[in-house]
Amino acid sequence: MAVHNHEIAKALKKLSDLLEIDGASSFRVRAYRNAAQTINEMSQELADLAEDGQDLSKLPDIGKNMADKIKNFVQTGKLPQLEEMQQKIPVDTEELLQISQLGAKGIKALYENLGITNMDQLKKAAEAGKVEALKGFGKKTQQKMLDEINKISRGETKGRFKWAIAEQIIEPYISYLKNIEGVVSVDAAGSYRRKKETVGDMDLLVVADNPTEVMNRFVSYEDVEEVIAHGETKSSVNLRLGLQVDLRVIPQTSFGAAMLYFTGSKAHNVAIRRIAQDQEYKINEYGIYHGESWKAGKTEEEMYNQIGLSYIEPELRENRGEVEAAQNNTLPALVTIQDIKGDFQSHTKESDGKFTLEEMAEGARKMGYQYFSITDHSKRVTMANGLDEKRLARHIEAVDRLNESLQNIKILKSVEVDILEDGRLDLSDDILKELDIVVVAIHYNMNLSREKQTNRVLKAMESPYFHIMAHPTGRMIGKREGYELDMEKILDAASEKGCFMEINAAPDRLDLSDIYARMAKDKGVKMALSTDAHNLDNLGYMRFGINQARRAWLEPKDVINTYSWEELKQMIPG
Ligand code: DGT
Ligand code: CA
Ligand code: CA
Ligand code: ZN
Repeated sequence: MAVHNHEIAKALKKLSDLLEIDGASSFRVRAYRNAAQTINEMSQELADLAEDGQDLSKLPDIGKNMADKIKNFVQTGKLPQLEEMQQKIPVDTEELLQISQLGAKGIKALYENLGITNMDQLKKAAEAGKVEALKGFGKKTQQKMLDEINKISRGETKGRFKWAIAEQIIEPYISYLKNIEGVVSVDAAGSYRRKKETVGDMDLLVVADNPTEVMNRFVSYEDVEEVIAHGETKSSVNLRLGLQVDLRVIPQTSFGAAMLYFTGSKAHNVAIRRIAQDQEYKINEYGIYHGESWKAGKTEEEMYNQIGLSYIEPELRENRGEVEAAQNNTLPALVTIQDIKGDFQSHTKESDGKFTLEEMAEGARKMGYQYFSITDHSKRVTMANGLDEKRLARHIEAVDRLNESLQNIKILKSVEVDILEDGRLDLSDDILKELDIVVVAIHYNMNLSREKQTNRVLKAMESPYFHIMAHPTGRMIGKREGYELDMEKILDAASEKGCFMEINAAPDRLDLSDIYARMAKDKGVKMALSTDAHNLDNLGYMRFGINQARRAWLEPKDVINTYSWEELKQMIPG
């Protein structure tokens, strides 16, 4: 049974959390945490590499010792250190760390003083007012934690998978199904096909000559933990990692109708059905009917056309105006990955990245980009060894030198400069003016009131060097909500100043959201897609940003990465 990367990463992350609670040296804690992160972001399966006899210690953040542990884990499915630590500290860190007020110290205090090991126990203790008495907690924190626990238990984040994780889980399953003899096609529908930020469960549609065989093989896939249903045309399973997968076998003649129906969203389906009814058509997962007579169903396009609509891309199917636009032939021509000419945020070893300037530049060149921004952190971000004016000046020289030797790509001189609490930027204008483009961001004082936080950003925006606002809301999907911000006000100001908003393409950020990015477009604010790459693999995040941009109705003209550097230079404010 192959152990997947996310399982290894999860185990190492868990071990790092437990070690931290146990008071291990921060060096050890970080070693496991960094290894977990590296593995999470790898595109190749470690199990395959290990089987190939490759040296895992060549990977960034993975030393000889770690490599041995991973190899053992891949071979035996066991990480003895983790089992030991779990015996010692039987705390569900994964569950408790979802609560943003809690870190290792807090969890340790809860465990040692109140014996709390999971969220349920924490909820009861907080409701009984036992938590506020602990050092470092207090009444306010207790209430905040309760609010968040209630939100989590309402299912707002729990049990949903980030899109990129869902992809890692489902694509091998799809390939496995495609390899079954007699299978004509396997396609994912549902929220996964609509490229939602998170996916609740997976909906697969199969056309096959031998449905019985397909169903048997579907439920006997190696990662299946539980078979929920095993039928002739529909089966459902739960995978070991907790993702539910529904599979339906459908007739080829109804392929389009089934794809349309099971792609959803429900709200889109309802809107489509209403349009059909107005024309005395009936629509279901088998086709479009007029009375008893079947009119269409083989492709989605003919389904849409039959009721007078042009084809609607899955990312738009949320009943947010796409049906009307399809009637009027005013649907956007959505941006694609092929339109992208560069990337506006990345880090090197100078701050918290893993590779050198030269290595990152080479990675970007391999992506086929025309330009690429290196944006190390500024000095306020001490944890990431942020750059002061002097180091940034040296970086500028290094980029100039590098550009002389590089062909086909221009490295943009840039920085990710922090917005200080009072709205000033963390670096002086004297140095910022030497840069090609400036990315600004908030990493501290995230808990200001809505008014203060909004004013802080508006103040920063008065700088002529406020070009791109990075991860504008600061949210982390499933982990932390963003800063309190009046986004409408900020977008109005951005529109007036002509500065840009980022769609951070990292799968746990995707910030701005589709809703805000669309609001930005409607206000005439252009967006920058950025991977925020901290290593070479992360450069591949761009496609997640594209998913988000498409869900926001963005066309090439709305996205600054689609312009040549010559064009873009003219568009930068200040
Ligand atoms: P998820 O799984 O929560 O991320 O979201 P979806 O959109 O994948 O929803 P899911 O898995 O419940 O259903 C897949 C699609 O099937 C959904 O988007 C539309 C269609 N569908 C499911 N149930 C209904 C229903 O009761 N009425 C209609 N019109 N469509 C439905
Ligand atoms: Ca689904
Ligand atoms: Ca489903
Ligand atoms: Zn940042």
